[in-house]
Amino acid sequence: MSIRTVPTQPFTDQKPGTSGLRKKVTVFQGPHYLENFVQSIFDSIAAPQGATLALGGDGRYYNREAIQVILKMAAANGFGKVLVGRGGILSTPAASCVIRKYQTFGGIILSASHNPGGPDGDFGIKFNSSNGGPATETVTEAIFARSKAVSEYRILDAPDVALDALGETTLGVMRVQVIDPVRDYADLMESLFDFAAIRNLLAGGFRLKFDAMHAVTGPYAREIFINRLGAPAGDVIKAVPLPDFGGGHPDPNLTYAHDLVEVLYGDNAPDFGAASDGDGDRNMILGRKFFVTPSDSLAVIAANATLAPGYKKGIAGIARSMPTSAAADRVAQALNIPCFETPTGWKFFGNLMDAGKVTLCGEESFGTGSDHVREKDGLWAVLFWLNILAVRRQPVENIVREHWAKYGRNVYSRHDYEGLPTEAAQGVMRHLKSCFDDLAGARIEKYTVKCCDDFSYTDPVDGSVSKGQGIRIFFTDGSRIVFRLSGTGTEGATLRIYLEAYEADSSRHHLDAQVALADLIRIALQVSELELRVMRDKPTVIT
Ligand code: G16
Repeated sequence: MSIRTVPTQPFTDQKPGTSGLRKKVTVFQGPHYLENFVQSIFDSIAAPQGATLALGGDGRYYNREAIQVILKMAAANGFGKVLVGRGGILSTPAASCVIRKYQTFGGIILSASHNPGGPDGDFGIKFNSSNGGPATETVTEAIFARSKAVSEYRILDAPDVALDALGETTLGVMRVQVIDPVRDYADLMESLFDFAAIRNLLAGGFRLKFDAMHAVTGPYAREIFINRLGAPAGDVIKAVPLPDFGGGHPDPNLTYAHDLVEVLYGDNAPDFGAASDGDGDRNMILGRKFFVTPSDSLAVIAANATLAPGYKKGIAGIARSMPTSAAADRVAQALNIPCFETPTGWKFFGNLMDAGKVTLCGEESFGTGSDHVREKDGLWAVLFWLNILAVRRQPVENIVREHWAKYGRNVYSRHDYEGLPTEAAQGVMRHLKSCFDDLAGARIEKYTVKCCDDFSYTDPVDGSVSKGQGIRIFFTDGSRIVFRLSGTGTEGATLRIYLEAYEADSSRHHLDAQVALADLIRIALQVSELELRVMRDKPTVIT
């Protein structure tokens, strides 16, 4: 076996987005594309000789091939050991768990998250640091810079490694340990939540339906819900992970998880429904005929955190991404703990968690998590809800309505316009920025604009500054509209409009969010000139 140094030309488009590099599978399959990026990671992270790496992915198309390439490149780049999930599988939160538990130098996660898979679908790759979290912007910028200059990569000429049985093999002098992708993660969940109480709840006739969307969480959900908590086998649906997610779009929201939504809104619906995404870090929570917005879910979990054994001493603080509603802020205020507002992207929570400033984090994009790992964690959120339900013994809807009655309701919705021509979408953002001066103080229908800005964040731990993180229009009554371009798409541009209004009056809490926000939606379209500029008359997805 020999190390081969392969000459290569740099690519100009390997800039990591909100969460790593995501491109079409066909792009990653192009000559040297994956190898260049992996070499750029290795050249940028300065791992000591003999370091240990964690490796795994969500099992999507091209996962297995990419794992073999990365193993051979790790061996040629001086790593001493790689912990790889059996079959090349690790959910994103499980990868974070493995990095932390075995104190590896970091890990490489292969996933394009909620994006569709298959030969014509998406693929992705990202590096997570030794804290288990996505690399900071400083590191991703360094990787991008390196990718524009890389001129060769190193790879071991060796046969593929067998990945389907647990155990240790070698690749040159590097050891490859194939680990159970589920056990460490399931053990961690069992240490945080009251499994006995949840088992009791399920044994008492409470019915659950979890949709794994033919993505990575199937085996995790089966181990946790069926084997450890005693749920009937049929409670986990679409449990077999498939390389193309069965042709579905593994994004747990009202549009793409419609099969589950139909069950929960149908006759004889179960008490609780949940779904997770391609790589297992997102979650959607449903009650019987009731959708819990991710922003509300974070707030409810925060308000009830001490019901779960792992959080019984209370929480240090909460962080949410800027476009996430301020529902959690109200809970933080009542608990007299800090609440941080960060840019979109889980990577911004890592420093706050490492510094002990926050315990819980959440994003409107169906991400919730805590400092137990450094990624958002879909099954963790589902188990937290089950723990709360096991203690409170009330329907999901009642828990949320009681929450609103106590704290008021941050009525919230997000409208996504997907697959737009990039130039037109950027034009909307430029147009909005050019309106800041005219908008400030303007009266629009019954609203008065208080101020507008382009969100900028200074990390309170390391002082790094992230600019241009979304355009915000604040109104004097506390409502706001946010416009942001997605950083995770692979086709054209996705423009997101985030709408939020605060409603203290509980007699109006029953209103459908689209009805309650109708005025703000109209104003958002009017101010942005979006429909005209991108030639669309309705959003692709509403959540
Ligand atoms: C990623 C990030 C999240 C972010 C989400 C949406 O999620 O990890 O922190 O909120 O993208 O990003 P955007 O609005 O830029 O598309 P995931 O689940 O795709 O890894």
